[in-house]
Amino acid sequence: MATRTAFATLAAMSCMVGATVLAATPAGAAAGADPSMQHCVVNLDSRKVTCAADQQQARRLSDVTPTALTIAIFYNGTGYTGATHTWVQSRRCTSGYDSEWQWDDLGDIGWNNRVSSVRTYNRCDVKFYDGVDFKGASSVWIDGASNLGTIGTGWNNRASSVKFS
Ligand SMILES: [Ca+2]
Ligand SMILES: [Ca+2]
Repeated sequence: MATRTAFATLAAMSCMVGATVLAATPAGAAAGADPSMQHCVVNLDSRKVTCAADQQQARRLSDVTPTALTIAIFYNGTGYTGATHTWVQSRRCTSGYDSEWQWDDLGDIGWNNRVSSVRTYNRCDVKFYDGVDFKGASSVWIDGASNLGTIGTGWNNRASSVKFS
């Protein structure tokens, strides 16, 4: 009887210790700083954004079809480094510059004044605007740049809206 009581008391103490440790665990980091969500894919046909730990996983989890085409990738760092934002849709760009797709406020997806290097694919180029809604200064049409600071009057961490053609 005495042995059983001692065991029960020890078990209760273990639970309390466990509970104390759990309560002392700090809350998780803010979602925006979560390194496992730094790579995003946007389907320009549906405007749905999907983020994950890497580009392949983001694409796999997204609603884009297997035949969908990447038209551009934004990088937070120069030299195609850091967080990425991949733009995907169902068609190649045409040969003319006629703004086939656009995004009027990059702040919607956490990319206001953030893109520092860019690659384009499938005959597409990008044109950046300093303001949202395609206002303010605009860049030339850009096929690709490892440092947007060297383009025109400087486009590092400056674009707030974008057109694709
Ligand atoms: Ca940047
Ligand atoms: Ca801007």
